[in-house]
Amino acid sequence: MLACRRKPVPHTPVWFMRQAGRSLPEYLRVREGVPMLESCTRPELIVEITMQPVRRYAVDAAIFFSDIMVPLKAIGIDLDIKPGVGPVIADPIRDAAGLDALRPLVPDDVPYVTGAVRGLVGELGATPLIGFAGAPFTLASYLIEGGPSKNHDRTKAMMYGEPELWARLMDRLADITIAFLKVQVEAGASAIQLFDSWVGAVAPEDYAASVLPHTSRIFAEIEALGVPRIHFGVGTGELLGLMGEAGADVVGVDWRVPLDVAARRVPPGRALQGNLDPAILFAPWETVERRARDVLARGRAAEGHIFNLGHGVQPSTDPDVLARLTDLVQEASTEEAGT
Ligand code: 1CP
Repeated sequence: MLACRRKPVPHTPVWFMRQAGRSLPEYLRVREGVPMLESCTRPELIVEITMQPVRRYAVDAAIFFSDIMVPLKAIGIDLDIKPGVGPVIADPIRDAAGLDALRPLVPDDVPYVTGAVRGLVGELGATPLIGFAGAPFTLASYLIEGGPSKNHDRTKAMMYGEPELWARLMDRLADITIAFLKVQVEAGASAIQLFDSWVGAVAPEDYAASVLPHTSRIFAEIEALGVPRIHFGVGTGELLGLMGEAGADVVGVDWRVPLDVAARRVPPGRALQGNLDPAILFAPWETVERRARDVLARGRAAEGHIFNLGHGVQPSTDPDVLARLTDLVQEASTEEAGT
């Protein structure tokens, strides 16, 4: 929390995107026979899965176990998360009539989120819980394409060719995202992260015209809740300045842009989060250590730094490497703070 606010910290805080999940044998055990989306609606399972990496790694934050598609499922969109594929939408939204499927989200749609956040806050004690949601562009991509997409062609076709329909879709998604984040913060989450994972597909001018107004509205509405806001996307090197203007306190950076360079791209008054390449965890430990120390050193150029990977933990990652990395970051940055 201190790092988000760009205040002095005893050590550089560290957590990992997708720290819960398939890289952990204890996750695979509790998920056995339980479909992904169902696991996101069972508070006791959400609490257990969220706690698993906290117990194993002593990370400085927990991230709520859910998925960016959960609020859409909760308002009645017919979708599934297919193993090895990702989210799949039965009736993709491609015209004005399709927008009717997107009604506003109310807290009663997601009682399991409220229940699980409350349970977690009790169990976590001093460790902060990060709530999260998908940002409108990334959600729109799944809804329009009907599933995971490499180039987001139909999504961009609507953005370029039907700007009014696009704006109405983005508006509705922003409302749902705001409501979903509020539920988590009001139940006790101490920070939020807005994932715009696929927005790196958009050029800066289009981002400014067709995406930024909607993400800015989300951050503005969450501001009143008083919790730090983190904003992350993949392949967003050219967008970091604009993403920094959207209103988040922390800008997440993928592994493609060194943090000292990223620090010059975001406006003043922002902390950075990132950005070790998740694939480095497959290299020998000496390489992991050298690259992690480099991330820490470059992170000192930022006004605040939260250590993370540049994207989510890969399922085949060895949990012992993440444990060692957590210790390294906490110890190495303690030494630095003392010098
Ligand atoms: O059965 C399984 O275990 C399915 C794998 C899985 C998991 C563990 C999916 C399907 N979602 C999740 C959980 C999840 N999703 C978390 C958990 C908390 C943690 O970080 O520990 C989070 C934060 C998400 C968010 C999410 N879902 C994002 C944004 C983050 C990112 O990685 O960029 C996105 C894009 C999704 C969609 C999604 N859900 C699942 C998959 C495999 C995908 C990506 C599919 C694609 O490539 O488009």
